[in-house]
Amino acid sequence: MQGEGYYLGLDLSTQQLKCLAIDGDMQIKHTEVVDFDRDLPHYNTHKGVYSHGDVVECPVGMWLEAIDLVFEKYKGAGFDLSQVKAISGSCQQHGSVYWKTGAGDLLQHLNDANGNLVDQLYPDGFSRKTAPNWQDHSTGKQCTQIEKKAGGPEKLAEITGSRAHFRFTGPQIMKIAENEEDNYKNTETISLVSSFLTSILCAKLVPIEEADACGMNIYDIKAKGYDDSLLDVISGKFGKEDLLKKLSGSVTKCNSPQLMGNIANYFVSKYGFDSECAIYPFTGDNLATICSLPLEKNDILVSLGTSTTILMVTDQYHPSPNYHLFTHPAIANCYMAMICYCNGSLAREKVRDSLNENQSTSWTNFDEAVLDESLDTSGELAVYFPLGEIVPSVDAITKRVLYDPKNCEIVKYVDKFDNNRHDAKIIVESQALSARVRVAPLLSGTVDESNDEKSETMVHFDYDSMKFSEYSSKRPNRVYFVGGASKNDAIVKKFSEVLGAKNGNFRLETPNSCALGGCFKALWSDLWKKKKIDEKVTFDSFLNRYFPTDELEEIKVDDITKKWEAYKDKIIPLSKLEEELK
Ligand code: ADP
Ligand code: XUL
Repeated sequence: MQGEGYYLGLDLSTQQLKCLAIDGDMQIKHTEVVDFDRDLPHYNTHKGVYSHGDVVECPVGMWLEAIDLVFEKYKGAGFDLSQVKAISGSCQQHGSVYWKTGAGDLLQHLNDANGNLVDQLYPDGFSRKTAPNWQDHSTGKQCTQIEKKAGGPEKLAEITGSRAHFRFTGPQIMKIAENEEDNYKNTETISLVSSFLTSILCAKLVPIEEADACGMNIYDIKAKGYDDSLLDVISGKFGKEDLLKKLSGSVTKCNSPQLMGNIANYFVSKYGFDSECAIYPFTGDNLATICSLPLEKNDILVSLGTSTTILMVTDQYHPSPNYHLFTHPAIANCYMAMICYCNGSLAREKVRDSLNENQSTSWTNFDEAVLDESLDTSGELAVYFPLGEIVPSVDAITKRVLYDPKNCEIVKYVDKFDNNRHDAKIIVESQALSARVRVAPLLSGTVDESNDEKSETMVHFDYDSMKFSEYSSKRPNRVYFVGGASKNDAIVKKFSEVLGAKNGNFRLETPNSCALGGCFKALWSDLWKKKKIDEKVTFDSFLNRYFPTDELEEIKVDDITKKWEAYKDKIIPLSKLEEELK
């Protein structure tokens, strides 16, 4: 037993607000969900948002109603909220909420006798009724200007962890400053969705949390502060001092648990929370996901959904315009890398279909080919990008090559291999190999240059040119697989062989990962803050010790070292193939 009572994790995502309760043994005790379209139909959202052309946004009032509703559901279910010791959670990333001048006072005077949150705060507390959503793509002009000011995409990624993206908060704020002067002028404070929710629970305006701030294109990750020249370009004629003030001057740091306050009286009197219930900073949903597992540095989470997303804990600050780095939300001196591929499951499905008859969607033929050791794919390589790809950044293309394994030179392009079974094996190999070379610069540890005449050869991927040994000899600590295709043994085994984790490969089902990450952060933060655990017990060591391991299924991979070694021969040919795509 680690803690008494309950710990809540809220997850305000695009389509729903979920609230999960765990006990001190990390067991889930209760869940409630508010589905925006279904439970709050009077906002007329479609999948939680309003879309008009490139503009995608969410009504802030709907979120306020959802907060009351989720706690009403808890109360209605007879759950004793007075036993909740601490709350944290996660929210959709990049979205921004614009609090009107005077909102701080309104928040302070929240009172349950005056009705609910929406009546007391909305719309008077906000200079904009809506919050830009991460699916918005209306800020092309602002992105160009921000990258130009920084000195190019690489430079911006170096400072903020990412190149400019439509959805990132800096370009969104810049668009509002340009197009909605009155709204911008009337704004006292700008929150991310995560700091908005934290502010509501504490009934005071709190600064943006540092890890989530890395999704803004304004925050200098190494210098740990908002970047002066980016503030300048984003604020335009309103000036950088004014914008810095709107951003509360600084962020809430992530290097140790920060108590944001106790839960507001409004929630105490309305729902029966204990007035001592502690609120710890909320973060972004991807950041909370890595907090839902016992991940430490050099551990990788591979999400095999419609697209493939790789989340990784790293202590190497190695930014790239092709992916994102964020400060880690709970481990000091670590970062989270997020690598998003467009072509994941859908590309595999196309190959699967080519092996089946009668429009069968069975994976049996595909899986047999992937695991068929007698199917020789040495000297063969391909990329299958039916959609334009982010990593590497290229238009839609499928290309198959034969290469010479001795000198790694591409010999010729072919329209087909011997048969479609080769495609099944090679698509999984090449997807996994692409991930292996992208995570390599983010892995710490020694580079082994022995026994390989190629180790000094310079190899190029994306924006990097590094020695072959950098790509070939580093191994992750552990790999965790989640998402729809992680059910597939063949895919998961092949990814495991190519990535070559030193300390195991695991699979788990994670329907609640964002909210659960919030629960775990609330539990650890509260025990740490109340000195019930030693302050040397870091978040990762805490989870590694107490995480309920029955949730994890270990994937057995025979001869993993030998198989991982063998795949290094495809690294240089892949680099050459990718060069040809540009
Ligand atoms: P999303 O990312 O949209 O939330 P999921 O995580 O549910 O999606 O993953 C959906 C994908 O999982 C589908 O595109 C499908 O190809 C893939 N998938 C589901 N089951 C299997 C399986 N047994 N083998 C391979 N792929 C699978
Ligand atoms: C991440 C992103 C999405 C949202 C979804 O950069 O835009 O994953 O966080 O909620």
